Amino acid sequence: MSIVDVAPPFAKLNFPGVEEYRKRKVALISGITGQDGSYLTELLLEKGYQVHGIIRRSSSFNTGRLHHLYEDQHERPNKFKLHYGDLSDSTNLVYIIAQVQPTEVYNLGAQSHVKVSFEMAEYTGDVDGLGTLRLLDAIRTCGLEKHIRFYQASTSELYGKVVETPQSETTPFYPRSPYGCAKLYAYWIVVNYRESYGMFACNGILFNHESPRRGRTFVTRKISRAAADISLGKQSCLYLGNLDAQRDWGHARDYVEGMWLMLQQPEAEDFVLATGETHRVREFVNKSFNTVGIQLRWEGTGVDETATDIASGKVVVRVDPKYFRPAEVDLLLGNPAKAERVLGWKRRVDFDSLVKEMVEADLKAAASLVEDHN
Ligand code: NDP
Ligand code: GDR
Repeated sequence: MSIVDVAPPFAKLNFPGVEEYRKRKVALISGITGQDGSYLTELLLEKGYQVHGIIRRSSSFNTGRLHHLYEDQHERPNKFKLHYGDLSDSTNLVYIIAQVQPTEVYNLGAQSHVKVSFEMAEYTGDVDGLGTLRLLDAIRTCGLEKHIRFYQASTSELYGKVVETPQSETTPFYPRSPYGCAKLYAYWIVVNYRESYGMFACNGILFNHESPRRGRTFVTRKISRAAADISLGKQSCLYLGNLDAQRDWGHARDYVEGMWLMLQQPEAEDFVLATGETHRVREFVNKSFNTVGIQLRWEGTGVDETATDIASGKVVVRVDPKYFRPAEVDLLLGNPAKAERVLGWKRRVDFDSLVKEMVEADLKAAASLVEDHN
């Protein structure tokens, strides 16, 4: 008899039977302070879940996207709770799982910036790759692997170099960054724990999704903010990298619904969420500037490419090679057919509406001079 056979599970379960345990609706979200975490929290609270989130200690304010929900907490005190933690800290994760005893765990926490991952490759591997393993093992350490449903924030960055389009659940992976490689490990450890321990664990292979809450260093938000600021005379020029990259951009609110749907199915499976359309970065720039009434004239090629505001004659977009990546993902175009068929999921927001919503939100924020913390 091994130590594993005799050692009691770490958690003393208040709800021993799987059915009885799952009757409660308790979600734990890593990465709750991020774009997706905030939309998912709203969705789960609306659905009657008790929501717990893992937040990192920071010297600056990092709960801006949750502020409206946190306020509300005083009226619904048992519905929303934040715990300090980190995906690099196994003991802390075991403690949080044991304390919260969640029915669903959404692993959204990550160093999520592809360009930054080239500069912080080891850290990205640790948090995005091994962090996923730590969270899965925390669940097992607590003896809850048959009780908890697990969602992994996998990504279209797994496809990387174009092998086929559109990309689906059966397209081979070829990651092109330390971020993509770390997420590849996470993808496979989720599949492995599902097959090895019978865990209900799903990979959502999500294509790019954006919103007014998108971090400011991702290209869409960088563009929507600049269009707003330039139109108000608060910025003179926007500097970008590869304008030819093509992305399948949807709205984050639609995508968090897909995450939840994956965990409500009879069997754990992996799903692509995408719009089935692709657009170049340049097109996002054009639409954003058009939204604020600026028409652009493009000239030059490569690093010399510029866009001029036709009305004022001023150059408002330039290329800065410092934003180029050592290896680029040129084209992402997803096929969401499986999610549409099995989950009944469908994106609601199209490309034009997404751009308009983001630019208008940034115009409003810029005009009101309110710090939005995103
Ligand atoms: P964000 O960058 O907005 O949020 C990332 C979250 O992870 C933040 O809450 C951040 O905390 C947290 N985090 C970072 N490092 C750690 C750590 N060491 N321990 C615990 N938490 C940590 O990302 P999104 O909301 O856009 O994305 C959510 C997830 O989905 C990520 O895993 C991302 O890689 C993945 N993904 C995103 C897509 C997209 O287009 N948005 C597409 C496909 C996958 P803090 O606020 O303190 O920085
Ligand atoms: P991505 O998103 O790398 O697809 O990862 P990002 O918005 O950073 O880049 C998209 C494309 O735009 C090009 N680009 C620039 N990108 C940034 N950030 N800044 C620039 O100035 C700029 N100029 C051009 C990039 O080269 C790239 O081709 C996002 C993240 O949310 C990941 O976590 C997620 O897994 C994937 O989407 C799906």
